[in-house]
Amino acid sequence: MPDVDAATPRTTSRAPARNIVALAGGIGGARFLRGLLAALRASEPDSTVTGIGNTGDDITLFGLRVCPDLDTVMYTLGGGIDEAQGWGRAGESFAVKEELAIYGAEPTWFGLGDRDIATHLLRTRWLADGVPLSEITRRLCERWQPGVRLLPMSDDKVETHVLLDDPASGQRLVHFQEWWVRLHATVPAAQILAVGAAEASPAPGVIEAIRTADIVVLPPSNPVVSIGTILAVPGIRAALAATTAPVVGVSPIIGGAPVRGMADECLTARGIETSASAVGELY
Ligand code: FO1
Repeated sequence: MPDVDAATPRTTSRAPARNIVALAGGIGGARFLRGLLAALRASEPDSTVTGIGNTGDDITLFGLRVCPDLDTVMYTLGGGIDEAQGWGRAGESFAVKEELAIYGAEPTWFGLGDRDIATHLLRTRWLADGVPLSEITRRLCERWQPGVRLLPMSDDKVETHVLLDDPASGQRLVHFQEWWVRLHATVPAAQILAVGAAEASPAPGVIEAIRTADIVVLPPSNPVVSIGTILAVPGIRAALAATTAPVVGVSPIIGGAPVRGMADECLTARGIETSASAVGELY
């Protein structure tokens, strides 16, 4: 009887190869994914991560289509992010922005950096050629190699707009970015609307990824304008309810306050208490 030990190569027990799906907003989602990837590299290197990105923050500026949350995930995981800001490119310059300001061209309140503009020029050209956002995101990620498959929640246009309840000037509708960046959410929001969400379809691969996931994570992104917007795309919430995978939420609210950002302002606008349990209820 041959000595089994000597004859049989020792097989190290490989960690499981799991398919992990995470819904992701901007800075919070990107940093969560960065931590998740680092943990997986150590414990289960064969596992894969699919990020489903929020596109409700998207805005068209000077004719360029900007996708803040997709770009924040792509730059953060690809090593190109401005770490201090959490958004935009590292080593950025703002020559174009400065020139536009000298022309008196509005808006001046949204900082488009020169390097970042290259991303928006490519994305805008491909959109004009009829290329869907999911394919554009795949192409951009070929350069950045984020280490996750990054899918937009939808290839259809969805934009978060905010109905301001401004005591000074009454009610008016602004793009989320104006409320968020120019007004710093200081003007009360009567409503936060995911314009186009009801008519949107999940991007190719989104439902399949959730259906075949081994685990689904809801990272500590903004529960209203990030996770909430992704859940507003018809079919995604149902897919989460139907998947056999455990769905794990990480609260962005600790001790009654957001870890960062202005999630409390967004929850208040929806009449929702700023607490982990209320966010769980919302989801
Ligand atoms: N946030 C700001 O507070 N000020 C800006 O000027 C700004 C510019 C900007 C440009 C590109 C981009 O991808 C993101 C940018 N952001 C800016 C952040 C953005 O408002 C947020 O990342 C999300 O939309 C909210 O999570």
